[in-house]
Amino acid sequence: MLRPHRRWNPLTREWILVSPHRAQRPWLGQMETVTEDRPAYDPACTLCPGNKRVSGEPNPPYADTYVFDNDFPSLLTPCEKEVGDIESPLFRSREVSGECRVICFSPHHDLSLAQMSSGEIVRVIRTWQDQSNDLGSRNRWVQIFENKGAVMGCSNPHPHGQIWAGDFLPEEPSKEDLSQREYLTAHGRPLLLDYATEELRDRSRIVVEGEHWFAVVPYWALWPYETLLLPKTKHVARLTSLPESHVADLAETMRRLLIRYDNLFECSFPYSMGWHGAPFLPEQGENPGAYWQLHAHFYPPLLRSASVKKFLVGYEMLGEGQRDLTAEQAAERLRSLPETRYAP
Ligand code: H2U
Ligand code: ZN
Repeated sequence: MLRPHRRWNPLTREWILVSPHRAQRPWLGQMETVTEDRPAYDPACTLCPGNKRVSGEPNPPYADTYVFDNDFPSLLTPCEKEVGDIESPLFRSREVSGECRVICFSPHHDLSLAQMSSGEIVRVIRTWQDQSNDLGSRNRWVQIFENKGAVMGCSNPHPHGQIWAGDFLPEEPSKEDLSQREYLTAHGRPLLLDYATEELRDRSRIVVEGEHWFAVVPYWALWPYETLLLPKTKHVARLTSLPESHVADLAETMRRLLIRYDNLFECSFPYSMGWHGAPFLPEQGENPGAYWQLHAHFYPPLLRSASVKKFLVGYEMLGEGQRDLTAEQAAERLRSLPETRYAP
């Protein structure tokens, strides 16, 4: 389809405008040399082993991953209600509680997930699982995410991610919860299992395929090189129910995806990524594990080079999201790249 059209995101129930005729322009991607000179240990980094954080507390001399409570948490643990909930047609509020943590993926200041071995990424996955187990025992939603790169507003290049866990279902998972629940009722199978089957048959949007997991530029992608990482054929509700046989394959599939990302513009590729799976502490009668399929979203902001970023402005703020490059073109470009990381 080369004429402008809209594509439907069945997870969030939103349309996006695709203008493929504009992407027929010749490829304007310029390559820039990006200097990535970072020491393996930075005495000024608040996340490096042995260093003091802003709170004054020192990090231990950790050897693989390290998790600590965020010194500036966005959610606070329960205490006495301060103002209570407000309920009126135009002014509504809910008091919420939760906890925030930071995960250092590696003691090495100069690495990123794309530069780590599969075995090292396995340890990150295990940490995500342990944290989900712990925080999910007392929080409804555990949002694991990584915000990478200065253009994403990430303050520190030390490889790290975050977890915000709370007693409420935030907006994005709320939409996905409703869509997946209704899809199971209507079609008898989890939405993302059916979607994976279709994508694996079509193949035009697949970027990386492992034994159990694969990465695809979703049909409805908004960000130029957005991808969805999901199981191929198995129903997996949460990180905590990830089959043991999937762990190494997930790590390797993720590593291959991230190397392609880095190779696209020969830079340490910025993105926001995060995990979505069935909410914890379901209420009586709810069974989110039946319709939720575990997946990760990768949202990279870059459009044409290491410094040209897509802005969600104008029509996109006031009308709806729009892209020029089609999902199929983006997938093809990512697929054509090598799986050995460029030498900076
Ligand atoms: P970002 O760069 O992705 O924002 O992550 C850094 C997080 O680490 C941020 O949430 C926390 C910040 O609050 N942090 C600490 O908790 N202690 C510190 O000493 C530095 C940063
Ligand atoms: Zn560091």
